[in-house]
Amino acid sequence: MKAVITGITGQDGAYLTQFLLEKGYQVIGTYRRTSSVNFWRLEALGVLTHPNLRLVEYDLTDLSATIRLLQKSTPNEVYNLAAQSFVGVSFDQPLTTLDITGAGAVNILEAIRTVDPSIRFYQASTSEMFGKVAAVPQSEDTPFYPRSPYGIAKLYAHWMTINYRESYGLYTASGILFNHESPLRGEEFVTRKITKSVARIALGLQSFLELGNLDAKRDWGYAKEYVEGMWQMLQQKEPDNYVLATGHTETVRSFVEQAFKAVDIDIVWQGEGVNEMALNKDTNEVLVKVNPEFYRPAEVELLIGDPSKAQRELGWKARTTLSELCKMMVAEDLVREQSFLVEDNV
Ligand code: NDP
Ligand code: GDR
Repeated sequence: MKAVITGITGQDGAYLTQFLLEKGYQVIGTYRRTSSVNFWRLEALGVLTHPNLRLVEYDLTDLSATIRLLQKSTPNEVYNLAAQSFVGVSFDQPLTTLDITGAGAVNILEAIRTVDPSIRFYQASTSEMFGKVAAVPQSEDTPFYPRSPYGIAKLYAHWMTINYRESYGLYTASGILFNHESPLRGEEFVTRKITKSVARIALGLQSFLELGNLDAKRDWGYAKEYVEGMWQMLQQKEPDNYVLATGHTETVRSFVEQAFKAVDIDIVWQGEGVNEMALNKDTNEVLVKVNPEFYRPAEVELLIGDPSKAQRELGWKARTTLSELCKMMVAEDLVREQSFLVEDNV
């Protein structure tokens, strides 16, 4: 089997590459031309030099490049993981987000339709499409109400994925994935921002951390498990839409507490709104401050997924708890930050 993965330099791209290579796939991974390409995640997973992995320079916004990519690589499956995936930035760059995150998916759908309609397609859809909560928990049947240019672009791609399935009979699956994290998570996303800062604070490299909305609730799972679900969606008889989630939700505030606990620091909260802060219970030092700069113009307050369809039809289930995930991320950030310290001293 041969698979194309767009966005191979991202968190999910790295885990999916590892998973498919272990299954014996040939993987064609696409990366963008930049002045200094970074394959650190593939390196961290030990797959960068795997003989069955080929890396191809490609940009999702280019339809002719997409057609050539499929003509040359002749895949059985395409996983579209590439996106401008940061919700906060999408408010500042709504049109770039639309081009990449929305129209980019349609470039691949068009290329599949043109080059080889038997190619199976996975679209990385998101719980951000639910946005303003209409019902909890959120399932495949919950109405959408996206709250950011990112969520809106993803909703367009989601409906186009369904439309190409219904109009042209293509095998197109849409995975509505709730937040999934890992030690490979990008540093601007809140969990990794927290675990990295906590590791640095524990090592005396940083004194405090600034965050935005501490009340937001997310259904956070472990990315390595979510990529298995992506693959399972493309192995079914018929294509469909599936929610992948843990079914459990926690606030950003609670994640902060767990991360400090992982380095044996107990915190106490005081103040409210923009004046809220977390202090070290033993030393009274300020460890967390709220900075309105990190608030979003419109927020998604509560996400909690109902993964029962995926469990029933795919046999997929999240296995790692948030507390385990948080400890894993803090531990990895401690190792990384310590290794930087050693490098600096050499
Ligand atoms: P990342 O931000 O870590 O990775 C995104 C990838 O897309 C990177 O490899 C990036 O390349 C690539 N990319 C960006 N723009 C382009 C472009 N114009 N052409 C080609 N490639 C491009 O995201 P994740 O791995 O976390 O997520 C994977 C997908 O799943 C994304 O589509 C995301 O929106 C979606 N998703 C993620 C969830 C999560 O919790 N992680 C939940 C639900 C959906 P570069 O390295 O050069 O920037
Ligand atoms: P999200 O993830 O927007 O859910 O999108 P992110 O980690 O950025 O935010 C989660 C929640 O935390 C709040 N928050 C902060 N967020 C960031 N990044 N930085 C902060 O300092 C901060 N303080 C509080 C946010 O307001 C938000 O409520 C992620 C991405 O991976 C998307 O691509 C994916 O589709 C969704 O998850 C599901």
